[in-house]
Amino acid sequence: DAVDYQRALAQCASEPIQYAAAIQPSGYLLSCSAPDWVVRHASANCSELFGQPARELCGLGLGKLLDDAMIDAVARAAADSGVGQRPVTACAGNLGPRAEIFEFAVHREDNLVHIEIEPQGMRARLGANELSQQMIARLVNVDDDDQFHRCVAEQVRLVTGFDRVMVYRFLHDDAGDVIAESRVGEIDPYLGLRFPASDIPPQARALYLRNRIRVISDVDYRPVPLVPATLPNGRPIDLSQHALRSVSPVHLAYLRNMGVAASMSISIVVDGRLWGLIACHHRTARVVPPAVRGAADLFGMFVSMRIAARELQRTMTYEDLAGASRDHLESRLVHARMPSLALTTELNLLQHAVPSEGVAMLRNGEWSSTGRVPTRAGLDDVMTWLRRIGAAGVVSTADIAEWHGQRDRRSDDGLAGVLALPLDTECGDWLLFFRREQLEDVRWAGRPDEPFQIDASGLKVGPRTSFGTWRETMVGHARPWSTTDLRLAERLRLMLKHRCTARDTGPSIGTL
Ligand code: BLA
Repeated sequence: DAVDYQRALAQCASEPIQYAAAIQPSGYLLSCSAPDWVVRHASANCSELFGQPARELCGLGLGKLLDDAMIDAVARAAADSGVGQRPVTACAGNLGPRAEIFEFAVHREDNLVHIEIEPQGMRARLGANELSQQMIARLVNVDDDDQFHRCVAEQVRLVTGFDRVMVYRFLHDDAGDVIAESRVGEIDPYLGLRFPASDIPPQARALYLRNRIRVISDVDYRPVPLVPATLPNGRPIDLSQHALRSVSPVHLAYLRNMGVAASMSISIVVDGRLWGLIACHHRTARVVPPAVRGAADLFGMFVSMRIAARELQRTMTYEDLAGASRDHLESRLVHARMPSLALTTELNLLQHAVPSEGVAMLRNGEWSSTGRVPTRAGLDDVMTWLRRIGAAGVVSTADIAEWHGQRDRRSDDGLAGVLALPLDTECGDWLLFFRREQLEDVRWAGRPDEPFQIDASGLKVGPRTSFGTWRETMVGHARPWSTTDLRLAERLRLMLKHRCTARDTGPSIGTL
């Protein structure tokens, strides 16, 4: 029920994923103090590279493990990397009993210099810059948004070789849709499916804003513990920016349930917000060499910037149109003898100043309206809702259940969204903008009413086991009011306050 549901969500949100105290076995970690370059922590598997147990590596000078050229490169990279920043690739060099080539990624955190050491990878003949240049070059001339997203998925699949690459976009409620996909023929398409918000808990979304790329090479890996696992003050080591960070067991189970053996995801960040992810799946284990990861990271930044530019362009056009109606309305009011009365005949301009399907105005207990508005009973419902929530400024909802008298009632006049703007709170005068109900045929990946499972003890939350398509027709919702809509409403409110109240109450100067 609802309480269990909330408790389960809280449990998912409370897992401290950046303090995993372990890494994935596709690489090694040495963490040193600086400037003395003494090893303070090592991943347990470092014994494979250096022939001594990790415990014995701690306390050694780094010079005992790496040659001078490597240490110089690491020191330079550490100087370039600020605290809390992504790893900087330092250099490659031969290490270990077979003198293989490894790559070093370096960053600072917790007063330590962290050196992640990974095999360079056989197939990485091109460096990160060349690879990302190729990927970006194939996108610059793609103008259409849908085609752009498709090309993004194709380019990432081409360069990484994952079986399925998706562009996954978050919705206003943190659920998300697969809006583009490139995949091998033999696996199920995910294109068009919706996933619930609980699949990616809030602390993970917050981390993915700061750390833009994640790879899980093999969901069946055995985590490699760090030695020692905690800092001298007893606190866990912050692995937020470690490429090798061991990931949440809940999420590993999720991927296994999906039939996925390896995954990668790249953040798409727009306007400081996680807009979406480029999500990649593979049916077998798959290592992504550092150069390919670097290319994917750069590519993700390009994709983010291009999407941000598009969104800004669209918002500006939308605001310009609405602003033109607001300006038009303002000039009418300036020239009217009684601006507040004139408002009644200018409702159509109001409707375009906050793009909506209809406007109703309540002044001195009288309703006037234009476009599509609810029946009188519906308008009364809105006023009851405003009183109930104690609305004093602009408020809005896209969910009919919030304002309609009877819960679960389908909209009888086809309207679901309302934005309310106070004209005069003392007199109870309001402007109400309406948006129609949008019936949406949603295809969920798994039952949306069972987004996870709780084990027999009732204590442990796990991922759902079935991702089979589940259809649902969403009723009672309008297109959500955006922050742009709210901004437009607020600007309209200020203009009306300035143009109507001031002159109506004082002696009318404009009547001469
Ligand atoms: C992480 N969940 C993630 C990640 C994705 C998803 C992409 C990021 C890690 C990665 O790159 O693999 C979910 N994967 C998806 C979705 C699609 C996809 C939506 O391919 C759609 C195409 N997960 C649950 C439940 C919990 C949970 C019930 O289902 C909590 C109890 C948790 N998911 C969870 C956690 C992480 C995660 C904790 C973070 C993993 C980590 O970074 O350590």
